[in-house]
Amino acid sequence: MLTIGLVVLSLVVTSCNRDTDNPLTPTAPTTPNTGTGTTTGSGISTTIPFNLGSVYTNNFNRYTKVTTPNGGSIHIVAQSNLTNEQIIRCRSILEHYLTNYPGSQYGADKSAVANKMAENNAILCLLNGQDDGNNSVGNQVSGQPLYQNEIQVEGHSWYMNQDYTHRDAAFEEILHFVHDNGIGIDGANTLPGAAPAYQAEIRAAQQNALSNNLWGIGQDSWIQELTQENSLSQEYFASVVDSYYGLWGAWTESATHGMWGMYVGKTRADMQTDDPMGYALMNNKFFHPYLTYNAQISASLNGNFSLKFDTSKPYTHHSRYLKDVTLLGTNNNTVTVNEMDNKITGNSGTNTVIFSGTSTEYTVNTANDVTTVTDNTANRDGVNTLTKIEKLQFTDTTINL
Ligand SMILES: [Ca+2]
Ligand SMILES: [Ca+2]
Repeated sequence: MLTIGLVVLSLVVTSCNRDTDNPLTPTAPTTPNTGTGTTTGSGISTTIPFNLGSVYTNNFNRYTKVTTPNGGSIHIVAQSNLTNEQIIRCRSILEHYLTNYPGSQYGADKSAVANKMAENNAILCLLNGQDDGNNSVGNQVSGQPLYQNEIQVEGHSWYMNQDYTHRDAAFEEILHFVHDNGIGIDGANTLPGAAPAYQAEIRAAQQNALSNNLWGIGQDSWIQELTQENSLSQEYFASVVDSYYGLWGAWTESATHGMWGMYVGKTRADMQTDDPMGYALMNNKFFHPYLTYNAQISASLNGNFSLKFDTSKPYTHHSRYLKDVTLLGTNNNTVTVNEMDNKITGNSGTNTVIFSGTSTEYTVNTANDVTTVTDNTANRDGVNTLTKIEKLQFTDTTINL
């Protein structure tokens, strides 16, 4: 990634009800150059800050950012065909990667990594179409590219069907964004990073995987290219992170491998036996075991969204790692909880939350329009906090709130 000249002007930080352990605040972007942009409640502006440069102001029509602990900005720009749902989803993944993970070896305080991204003028570029060379803007931007056709949104048909022709590349590309600009890469052609000890472990796991044919399987010419450009560790780590968060569990072309077949770990469970060094990179090091963002479930969903792993619903290989969700739109959707302490927010429709046991096995309390449903059976549904939910479905009965 190249850097561009950028002066971060004064920023106004607005609180958006973030988790208190998150050093990052998604802010309605300030527009130091002009007052003409409109900012929605989602923190997306229609003005691109002029100081990003003309390639950005001419080719992108929406902007959002993550504000770092030192007051800097990690920029996200989007072209015309991106939906706001996609933009928010990408920002959420970035926030997830940068959310402090208390007690972990390298992630207890991610301030330095986030600050380094701002210092490196990191820009995430959400581009129209796909990575096929037809979008000329892709060659003009210096930031991290991510294409519209490879960004799934929870609840949208691409996600619900786990459509690999619209494979969800957001986790991979935003990981590269954080890795290149924040964690830092050892060796040539790199930006200064803030977590060299973690990168040393990533490098060691990559070298082990390559020499033992755990990764890069059948990709010899590509591996040569990556070696020349010093991007082996980034691409290996993306395979690790993708499989860890369940992105390849639904892929039917291999029963055993992830990342288009080039990685031995298909699921989190596989990784522990097939690539223990890769699994160790995810085990209490930097990244949370679950997805920390509150997933905005696409308004296009009409039916059930399950957080609970269910082999009959392949997308649950991935959704099982979500904890908190918010239903958008007006459909009378339902949500099935998982073993974590879920926060479920309904929409304007009549929404049902689905539990695993009988009604007598739970304690239900409602106060100030918030209902808490506690499973009295250990290690099953946990403590669930519900807002704008109208019904509770148990295995024996459904209760109206
Ligand atoms: Ca739960
Ligand atoms: Ca509702």
